[in-house]
Amino acid sequence: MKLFHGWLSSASRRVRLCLAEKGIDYDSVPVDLAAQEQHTPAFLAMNPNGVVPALVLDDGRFLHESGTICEYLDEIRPLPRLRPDDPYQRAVMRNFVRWTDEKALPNLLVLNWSLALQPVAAQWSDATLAERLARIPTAERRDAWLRIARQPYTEAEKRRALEALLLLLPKMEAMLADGDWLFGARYTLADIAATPFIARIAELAPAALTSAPAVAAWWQRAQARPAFAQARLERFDIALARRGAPGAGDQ
Ligand SMILES: N[C@@H](CCC(=O)N[C@@H](CS)C(=O)NCC(=O)O)C(=O)O
Repeated sequence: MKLFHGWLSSASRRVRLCLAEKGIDYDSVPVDLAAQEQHTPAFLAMNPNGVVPALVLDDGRFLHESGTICEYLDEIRPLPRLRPDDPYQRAVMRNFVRWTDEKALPNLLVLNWSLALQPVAAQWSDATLAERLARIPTAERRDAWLRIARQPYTEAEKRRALEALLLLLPKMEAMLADGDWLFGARYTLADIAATPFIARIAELAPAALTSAPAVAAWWQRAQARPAFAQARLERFDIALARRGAPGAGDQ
């Protein structure tokens, strides 16, 4: 398999975590998000939404959406099992993953893009910007790129985004009442889905994490898994500095 991904992208990190948990070898193809490689015709053929990750299967077919990719991987490589056995619990797990997609990711976007993409996009001329916006397939991301290039998120917007992201903590705190992982004794795709967000919360608001003791303990366990090191969830600031940001690219 071949994974097109961003090193700092939360959705990509999920898939790297899942591939590592499954022990699946793959070719890694980093996509430069600041250079908008995700909007090229070749990439759009793999993922019409123009976002990372995209997985190319051994038979040449493509798959996008991190949650869907992880479920697919759990089906084709059943061990170790990464979903609850009970269908109801599996459905609840999917709703949790969907919640992170809909509520956590858009808020993290505001924070991460301000750091990684805004310094680059602000430099583009009006003509370059217009040409780049025209290649973006969804109105939602066209708006986000326009914002980041010409009307950076305000401090108040960033504060609100962080507050909204932190709503993940009480949600997970309640789920962890029943065991070490979000769905009890088994590590699942829910834990994988949450990991990139908690990694960023640990960097952006460490005090908030400390005041959610069950999540803080979960975070220690999550980082101790061998797959965590293999998936390379590097600290955002260190990764940006090392790559000579601005321009390092990923969300
Ligand atoms: N729901 C999608 C979200 C993917 C997504 O938003 N990817 C971001 C990085 S985390 C991206 O490619 N951003 C670049 C862009 O929007 O141009 C998934 O889970 O795969």
